Amino acid sequence: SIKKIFKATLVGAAFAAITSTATAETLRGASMFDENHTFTKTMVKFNELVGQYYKGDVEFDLRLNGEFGVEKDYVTFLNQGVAIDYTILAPSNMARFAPSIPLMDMPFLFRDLDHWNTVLSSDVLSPLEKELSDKADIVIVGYAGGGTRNLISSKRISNMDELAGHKMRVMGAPIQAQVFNAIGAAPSAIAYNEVYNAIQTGVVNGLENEAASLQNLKFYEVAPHVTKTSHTITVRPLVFSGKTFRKLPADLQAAIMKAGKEAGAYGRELESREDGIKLQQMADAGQIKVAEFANREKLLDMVKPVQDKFAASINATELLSAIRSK
Ligand code: MAV
Repeated sequence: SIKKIFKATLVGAAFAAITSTATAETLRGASMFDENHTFTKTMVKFNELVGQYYKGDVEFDLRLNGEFGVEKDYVTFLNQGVAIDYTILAPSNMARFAPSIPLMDMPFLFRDLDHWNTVLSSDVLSPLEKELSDKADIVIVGYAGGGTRNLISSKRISNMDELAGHKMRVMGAPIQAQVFNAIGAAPSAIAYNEVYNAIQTGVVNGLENEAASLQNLKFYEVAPHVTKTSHTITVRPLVFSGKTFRKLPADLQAAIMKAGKEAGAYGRELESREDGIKLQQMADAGQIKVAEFANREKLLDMVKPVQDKFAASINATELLSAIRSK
C-alpha cells in the first residue's frame, strides 16, 4: 500500500541518514496467471510469511497475468538478475540453463501422490538444486505444484491409435519431446503464450497441462477434450535469482528460506486437493469432456527406457533410482 511504502521510506530515510545504507527491500515476483491460480496464491502466501518472519522492512511487488511474460522469459530474467526477483517455474522451462533439472518433472516419474510427497519432503533432489544454483544462479526456496497433467486436445485422443501422430505442444526441455515421441505423438516445443493460438490455427491439436492452468487460461475453449493419462504430477520450484538473493541481509535470506518451504507446502496441498475438483467444475460447466486413456500401463513401459537414457546422459542414473525407490 502507498501508506506502507511511505512509512517504509520514512523509516529507511531516517535510518539512511545515520548509516547511509539501509533502505526497504522491494522484491518483485511474477505469475502467468490471475489471483485465482494456486501459483499466485502460493506466492501471496510466501509474501505474507516473509513479512511475518523478517523483522526489517520488505515490500513485495507481485505482477500477475503474464505482465512479465511466461516462464521461459522468467528463467532468463532470474539468471541475469533483471526485471524480477522470484517466481514459480516448471523445471522443464529451465533446461536451457541447467540441462539436468527437468529430471524432476519427467512424465511418469512418480507412481502416485504419496510417492511425489515422499520425494518432495526428502532431500533426494538436492543434487539437482545444486546444479541449478551453480549453472543457472537460481535458488530453490520451496516446492509448489501438485497438479496432475493430462492430454488436452481439440479432437478425442483416448487410445494408442488416436495418439499416433497427434500434434501436440510440449515444454521446451528435450526430455519432454522425447517422452511424447516415444509414445507415438508428434510433439513440438511452443512458448506457453502461443499455445492457444497454435491450437486455434491448427498448428497443433493440443497440449498437456494440469487442471489449475487449463481452467485459468481457458485452453478448453479451443481444446475441450481431456484424456486422463495422468502422466505427470507437477513439481514446481519457488525460485529466487541468486543475484538478488546474495544481496539481501542474512536475516531476510533466512526468512525467505523458511517462508519458501512453508508456502510451497501450502501450495502443494492446495493444488493437489483442488485438482479433481477443478476438472469436475469444468466438466459440469460443459467446458471439457473427460475420458480415460485405454492403455496407460503401456505408456509407462514405453517411457521408462527414455527416462533411463536421459538420466544416463546427465550422470543421474543413481539419482533416478533413488527417486524411484523412495
Ligand atoms: C502450467 O501452466 C504450469 O505447470 C507451468 O509451470 C508450466 O510452465 C506450463 O503449464 C507449461 O506447460 O509451460
